[in-house]
Amino acid sequence: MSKRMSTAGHAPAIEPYGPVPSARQQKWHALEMYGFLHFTVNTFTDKEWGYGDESPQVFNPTDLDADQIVSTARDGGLKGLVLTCKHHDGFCLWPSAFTEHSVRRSPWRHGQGDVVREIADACARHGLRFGVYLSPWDRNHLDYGRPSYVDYYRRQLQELLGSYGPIFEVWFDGANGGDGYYGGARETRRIDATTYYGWETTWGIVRDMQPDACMFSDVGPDIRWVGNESGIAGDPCWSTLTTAGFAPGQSRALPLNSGSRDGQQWLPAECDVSIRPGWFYHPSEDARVKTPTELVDLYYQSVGRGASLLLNLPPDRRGRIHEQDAASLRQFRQVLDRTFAVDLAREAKATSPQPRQANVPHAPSHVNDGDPGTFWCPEGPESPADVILAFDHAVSFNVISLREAIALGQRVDEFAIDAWQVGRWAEIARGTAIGHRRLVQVPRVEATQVRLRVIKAAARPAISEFALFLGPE
Ligand code: FUL
Repeated sequence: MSKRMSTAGHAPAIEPYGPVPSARQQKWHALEMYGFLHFTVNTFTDKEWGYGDESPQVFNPTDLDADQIVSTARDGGLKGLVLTCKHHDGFCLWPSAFTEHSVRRSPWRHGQGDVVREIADACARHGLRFGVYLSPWDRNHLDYGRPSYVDYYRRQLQELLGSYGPIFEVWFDGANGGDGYYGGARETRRIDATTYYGWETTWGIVRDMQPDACMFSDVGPDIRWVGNESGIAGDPCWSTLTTAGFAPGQSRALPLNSGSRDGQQWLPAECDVSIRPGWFYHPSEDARVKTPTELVDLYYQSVGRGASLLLNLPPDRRGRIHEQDAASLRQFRQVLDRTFAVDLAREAKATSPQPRQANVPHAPSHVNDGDPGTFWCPEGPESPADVILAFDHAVSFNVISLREAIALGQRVDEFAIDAWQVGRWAEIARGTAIGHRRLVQVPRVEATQVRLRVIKAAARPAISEFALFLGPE
């Protein structure tokens, strides 16, 4: 008898539906929200894309404080940080053995410093995961466009993966090719993005050296780009997509924003967005930092649609997160904390009208037991399948949180939420994809019973959370 059969007693085993997340993707999903740090020579030249001819002498943060950067991110609720170890300009924030174009030639810490080390160590101290961004496009390197550059790129990746502890995410940027310094050539170089980088080999290096790391590019292999840089996932945003035949940087024809319901890979979306208009720090943008309300909206449009939020906090010329950004982030966190502090559903009795054995391990009570590892799964059919939260007094809420047990795939196609009001059910919300997490905001509702109605599902739904919250209005 299989393990699944034995844990399910006499109930039929629950077969996964469609593609399912790998163990590393499941750990990544649980993070939900983490940060990006864009920092390099651009911070000092006031640019977004350095040409590659910047002197390392310009890199000179006056007061770099990795603990301030990382604790600011932590206080904002971010669970990890991805650092631009090398952006398109080619300048390396660590003393790479393979180039002189790095912090070693800068006046900062008399050429003895290592930004990657300082941020990675501070992440470890403050309990955040650490990730690396290494731009494939390198506008400084003499050999960019030739096979020898790809070897250089891989050697740099190995330095980063081998020297800075556990890496949770490796960020492969799709932007590539164009004009640049290229060791003094100052010309335009075009590459064939489908063949030049030899991605399969490079991905293999990451798998060997950091098997738990998720790799991001516009087409994965573990995390996909959401298709915009404004932090907004589609509604729906399926965690599945088929990318066969598409190389990183060549994804224009793919439905990255919405995913595809019948996609053949589990490839969830990551929503990258900056807390300011630019990715790098510019003093002229100090008054254009996103407000806490804007950040909260982004949270609902990313995490609330089953994707993750990658929020960029650009260190300034001191090498610190600017006070304005820190304040906004702190207030954003306060709103989330106030909203999600109390799950009102925990005090309800959860029942389902659909037939099921009383002693099966996937009883309705698992939707509100506070345990993400348990779930409700009716015996069948796939739909309709309802679960009702019944309270012994009226509760007020304006946020509904749903989660599927994604280890069994993305099963629900359509759902509605109903509230029992003045003696009848009234529909208050309707949606499609659930996946890792679905947050639904509604005008404040008062009810004694609340119902999740699965209208359509590809397989018997497996719901691990049906929670209710009252956030600030
Ligand atoms: C883009 C880059 O060109 C931007 O500079 C930034 O790093 C953003 C996150 O990705 O492709």
